Amino acid sequence: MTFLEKSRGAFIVLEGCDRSGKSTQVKLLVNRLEQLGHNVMLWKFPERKTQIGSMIDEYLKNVKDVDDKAIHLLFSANRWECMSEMKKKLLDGITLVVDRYAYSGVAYSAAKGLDLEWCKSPDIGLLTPDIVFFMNLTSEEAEKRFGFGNERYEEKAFQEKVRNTFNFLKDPTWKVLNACRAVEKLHKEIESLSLKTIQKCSNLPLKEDLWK
Ligand code: 2DT
Ligand code: MG
Repeated sequence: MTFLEKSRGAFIVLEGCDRSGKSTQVKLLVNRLEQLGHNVMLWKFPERKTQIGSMIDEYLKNVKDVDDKAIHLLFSANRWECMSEMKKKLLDGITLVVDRYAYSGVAYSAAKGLDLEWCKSPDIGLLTPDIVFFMNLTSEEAEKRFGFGNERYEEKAFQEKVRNTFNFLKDPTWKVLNACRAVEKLHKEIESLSLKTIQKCSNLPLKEDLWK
């Protein structure tokens, strides 16, 4: 554990299936927190700009095929390679609003049939978020939003499996949001819970104990 002399930023994660509105909401939240004078930064996983991230990008764009377990470990390595920078920012007082994290890692790989515990293991000990918002869509609403993208995984039957794995994975600390609602309504709820979280964790140590 890292003990603090000054207040730290909050580690806020948004999770959910494709087209659940995560990217819209992380942007709105970052803008709003900035307006309110908070020190804040948007982060996204996979972080495609690193060397590992560029391999993941090629895989997602169907330029390359990679073994299911190998790509799972690359997604995890992509998080680990960002940990020291994220930790530094949080300790510098910067709140990180993060679009996807290890929960996506497990949900997408386990949806392919990989063992859930095996999927969790490489991410054990990562920074634990201060709050996880789960953008929950009904399967009817999810269906309406499909028939779209051309990246790997953007396909109805697979997304249904991912939804099921997320539902299995979610724990009582997650804030499960009804993501079928209007953008602005959702944003207000996320904003208010985020502000409480920022306040609550400002003088708590960072936790590096995900799934421990
Ligand atoms: P975006 O559409 O949000 O760029 O995500 N994914 C993501 C995994 O399979 N494992 C992971 O660890 C992460 C973070 C979810 C790209 C796709 O990558 C999937 C969708
Ligand atoms: Mg996508």
